[in-house]
Amino acid sequence: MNDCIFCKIAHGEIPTDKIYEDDKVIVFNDINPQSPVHFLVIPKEHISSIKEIDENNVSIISHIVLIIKKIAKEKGLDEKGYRIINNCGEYGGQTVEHLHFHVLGGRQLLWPPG
Ligand code: D5M
Repeated sequence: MNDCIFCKIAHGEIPTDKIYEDDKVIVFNDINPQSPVHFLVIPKEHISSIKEIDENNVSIISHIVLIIKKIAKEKGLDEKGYRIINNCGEYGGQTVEHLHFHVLGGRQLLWPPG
């Protein structure tokens, strides 16, 4: 996807506030943080949304979960906890059409969301 901003981040074509990278994922701070800690975890492969996950690529999700746990612990979020969010589609509030998981922490989060 040539015009996908998260593909450009994944391929190092535009700079980002990177936290972690491996062969499958990249983790970076959200440009518009909603909490003291707010980072995004994305697959390097272009996957538009969670709707594109099937039995062939579902292993990326377990990898992402392990990376979220690792980074959250490094960021000191383990004791008080944190929230993982995946926005899917228009009504889900997804604005970037490349699968991403938000991780928010560092303050008391509210429920329900808007
Ligand atoms: O969330 C998309 C998120 O992506 C939103 O919180 C802003 C963030 N964003 C957009 N562009 C960038 C760049 N260039 N760096 C870091 N973060 C970015 P959604 O769930 O799709 O609404």
